[in-house]
Amino acid sequence: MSDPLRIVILTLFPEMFSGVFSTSILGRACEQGLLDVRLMDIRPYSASKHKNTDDYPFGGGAGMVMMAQPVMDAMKAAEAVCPDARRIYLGPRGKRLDTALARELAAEKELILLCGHYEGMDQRVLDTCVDEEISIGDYILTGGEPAAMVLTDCVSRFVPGVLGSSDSPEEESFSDGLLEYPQYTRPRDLNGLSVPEVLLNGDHAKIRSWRRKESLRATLRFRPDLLEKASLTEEDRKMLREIEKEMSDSCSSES
Ligand code: 4G0
Repeated sequence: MSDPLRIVILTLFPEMFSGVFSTSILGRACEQGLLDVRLMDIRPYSASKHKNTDDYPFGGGAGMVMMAQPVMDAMKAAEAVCPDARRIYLGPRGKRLDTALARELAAEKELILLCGHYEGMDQRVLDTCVDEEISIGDYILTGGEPAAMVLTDCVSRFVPGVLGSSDSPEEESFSDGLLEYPQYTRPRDLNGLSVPEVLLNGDHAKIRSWRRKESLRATLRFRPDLLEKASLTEEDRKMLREIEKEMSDSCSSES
């Protein structure tokens, strides 16, 4: 079997991750040896008597800055475990995480994720100990830990075997640039709420076509911007014209 994707997470708050990598799909991936997530607490690497990890900013101003020394020494220890890792800092200035980047990271052997806190990190850490900064979206968090969890979760789905064999990341939202079609399970009748008839008849060609059309409908309704980048077939375009007609019909029939 192939080596697991090894992810070392450098953090001042390793306890924030408890449960995340031991539960559900990620927990199973770790048990199966597909994923090897290691948490490294930065604080023990502080050389100061009181194990400080933050200090006042030179030049003054509000807040604290994460000190270079503990982070640099923790990074050295992480590099001893992961000599070939891409070293990633989670921060709002970074390249935005998306499906393409997640797939690319899943193909690596090793990743080191550095979580920042306070108002910032000593710039010399970023200049010398980090290969790239990645952001999970345009908002600020109190620390990089939730971003590291999001990145680890998102990347793990592209590690072969993490999703069961019947569950392919390629079939889900954004993989082909469209949103997902509606799904239903038992019961067929939920206090008068029914399931679309086409899903109950076992005509798989019809079901495939219905699902494609509903994916297109959901994308047009909720994320029309995605349609511009999606690779659409002539059949897709025909379905979109039908949907647009259905939308204008249902609108004009309103009395
Ligand atoms: C670096 C990641 C890290 C700089 C981390 C804050 C949002 C994200 C942090 C700051 C994070 C994200 C400048 C406040 C820690 N917030 N969008 N918080 N500044 O991925």
